[in-house]
Amino acid sequence: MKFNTKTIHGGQHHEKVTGSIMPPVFMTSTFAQTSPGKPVGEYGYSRSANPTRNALEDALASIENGTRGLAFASGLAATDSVMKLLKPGDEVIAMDDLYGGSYRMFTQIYQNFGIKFHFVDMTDLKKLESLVNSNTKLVWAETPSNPLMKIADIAEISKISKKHNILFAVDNTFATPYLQKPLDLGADIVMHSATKYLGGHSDVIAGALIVKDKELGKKLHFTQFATGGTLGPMDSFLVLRGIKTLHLRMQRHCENGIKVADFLEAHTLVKRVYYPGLKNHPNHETAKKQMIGGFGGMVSFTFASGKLKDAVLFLENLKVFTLAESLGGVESLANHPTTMAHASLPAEKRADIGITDDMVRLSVGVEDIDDLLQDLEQALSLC
Ligand code: P1T
Repeated sequence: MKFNTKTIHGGQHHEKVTGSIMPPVFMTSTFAQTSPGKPVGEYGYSRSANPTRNALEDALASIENGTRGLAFASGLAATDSVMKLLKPGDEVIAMDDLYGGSYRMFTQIYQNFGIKFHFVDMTDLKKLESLVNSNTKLVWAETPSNPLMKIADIAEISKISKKHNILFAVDNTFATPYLQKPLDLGADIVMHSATKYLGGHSDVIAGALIVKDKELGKKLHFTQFATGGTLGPMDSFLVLRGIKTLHLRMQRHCENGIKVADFLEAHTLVKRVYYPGLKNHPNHETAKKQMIGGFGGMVSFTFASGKLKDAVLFLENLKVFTLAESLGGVESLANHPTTMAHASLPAEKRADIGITDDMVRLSVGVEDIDDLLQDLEQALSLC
């Protein structure tokens, strides 16, 4: 089955009793038993399994070419369940450019439990491998990364991880399986903030993990079930509904994304544009190799003036783009990483990796491109 069919049919089936095309929203915490330990059907308690969540989880497994999907209450709850595979003394090598909330979880929660994190620019494979030691248990990459759009070479990092027997997890939120399938490239775990492109309509907070290895799937289901960060039935329904149009939306996000990147690059007030589809992007060749069919809808840029005041003026004056946290919905959003998505990074860490105060991150939506470019032009003209 091709991807554009999988989003609609993959791992999905009509509901058995009525033939309902979409799964009913099974709003129940528990299921009746006929005798102790003998449920009427396959289900016992919704933290462990719920039919609507299972319908989403099967669809997730299908679109990422995995064997098992797991749906969580948020992207961070999904990440949290991966971290719970680790023990004190274990070490993690993570991308230096990560969503601020992932960095916050690693450094302010799991570091306190005796897990050591090394943050590295994963576009430098030698540097990455030099950090591996006998305690290294997990490599965590975000590609494209948030907000600098760095591209980690998934196939090459998979080889290094396999050589040293380390789990390799990829946060695939920005690319989605429409563009990139980490499990096919050798990664062990795919993670999503399903709040973003999978849901696609800015109406739900959700997360996902998908794996190929069945034993690993069982272990992750155990951490999900035992610690309880599961996605509710209504939210599962919304993400499943979103997935059905993922390919249509992503096609337009990619078409609009490159046009916005080209427009910004040609603008005299703009210093640097961060978009993996641009030929001058330092990792463009890697992006071309592993992102098939486009480069997504996320574009960051900085101002020629280098001034925070220009970024603020620009953001205050947008009319079609909305200044807001998050990304990946049908509507265009704009974000100021320093004070919003990456405020939880210490200022010196942000400066170190190049997240400057004059940086703006755009989530380019699926509106008419003329309206988007006009909006960017009028807001820039006020700077
Ligand atoms: O918000 P939540 O669903 O918990 O997802 C966390 C997360 C994980 N990974 C990436 C790459 C993300 O971008 C996010 C959430 N990001 C934002 C809210 C943001 O504005 O960048």
